[in-house]
Amino acid sequence: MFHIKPHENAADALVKRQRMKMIKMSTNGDFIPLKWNWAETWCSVPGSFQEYFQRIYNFQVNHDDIFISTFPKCGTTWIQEATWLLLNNLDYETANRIHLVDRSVYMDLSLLYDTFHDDSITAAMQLKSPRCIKSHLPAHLLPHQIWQKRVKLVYCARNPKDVVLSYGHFLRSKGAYGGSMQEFIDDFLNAESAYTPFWPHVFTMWQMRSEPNVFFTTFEEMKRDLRGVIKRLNEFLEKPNLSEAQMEKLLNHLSFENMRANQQVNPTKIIKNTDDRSNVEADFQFMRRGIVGSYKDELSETNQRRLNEWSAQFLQEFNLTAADIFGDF
Ligand code: PPS
Repeated sequence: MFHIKPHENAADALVKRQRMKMIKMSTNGDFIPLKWNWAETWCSVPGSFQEYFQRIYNFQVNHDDIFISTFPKCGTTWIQEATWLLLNNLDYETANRIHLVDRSVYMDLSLLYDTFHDDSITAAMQLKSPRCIKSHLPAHLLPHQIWQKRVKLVYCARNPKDVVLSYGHFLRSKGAYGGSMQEFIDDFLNAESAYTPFWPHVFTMWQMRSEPNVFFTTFEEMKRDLRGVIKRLNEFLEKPNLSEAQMEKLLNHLSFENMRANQQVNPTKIIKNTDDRSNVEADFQFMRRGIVGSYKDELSETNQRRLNEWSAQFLQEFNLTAADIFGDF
């Protein structure tokens, strides 16, 4: 059962800067183990989502599928490459030949960009088994069979002060957002940008972090202890232990510098070639800084305070702080 409502704020200015009209969607969250008010957890998605939603929600899930689920800009590509390689027995030959976007399809891509002519849901369906499928949708909008069949789901979260910057820079420099960074921050906090609200997305999955089919990590944990995350992920995927040499090679492959230089992982060129080129800035970079704490020198004190208060307002009801989820950042 799913529900749709128009965006409360359909003001022309918002539609103009977002370059699309948004709607809000929710479902009853059937089969999700966490008790939560799913039906009232409205997620902002582009209006075109209506056309695709039934196909995503009713997507035929296989028992050996792996879903990579994240809020945008939380380290998706990083954990995706790690997952794909572990799942495929460290097949670097294929990884260095075929781009990650084709090895691990982003299933909800078609609903974001009219310019994307291929159907991303069909592309996800046609992946070679075991399929490694990426989505930015929150728990209750994902294919419901994930919860029904309890297939493996890898979730990576990131602190919202770095996320809002990474997301804003990304959309603005690829020409997908026409407003200023300040306007983007406002849209993010008001849950008016795609896939928001941020906190229910992250917090519901954090609450399910001990479910046997859920692997939860954070960008901050990957920066602090990538080796530990890889070890835990490998166990979650039920793969044989890695030798020291295999681990070293993988850690090296996954470093920011190497992923940034790797044309089969970094989608900068693809985005420059497939999106409306006239809108993409010449110096657009998908892999920007790759650090924890970019907010410290990029976000004004006022905006930092606003984000802190906004996070506290959501989390204090559960007696939590952001540091309980991300560690110090
Ligand atoms: S997307 O478009 O939502 O799938 O983007 P996503 O991959 O989630 O996030 C992009 C940010 O992740 C950073 N990144 C990395 N950081 C450190 N190490 C590695 N290997 C790495 N790979 C990607 C990338 O630089 C983006 O963050 P910012 O802060 O913008 O640099």
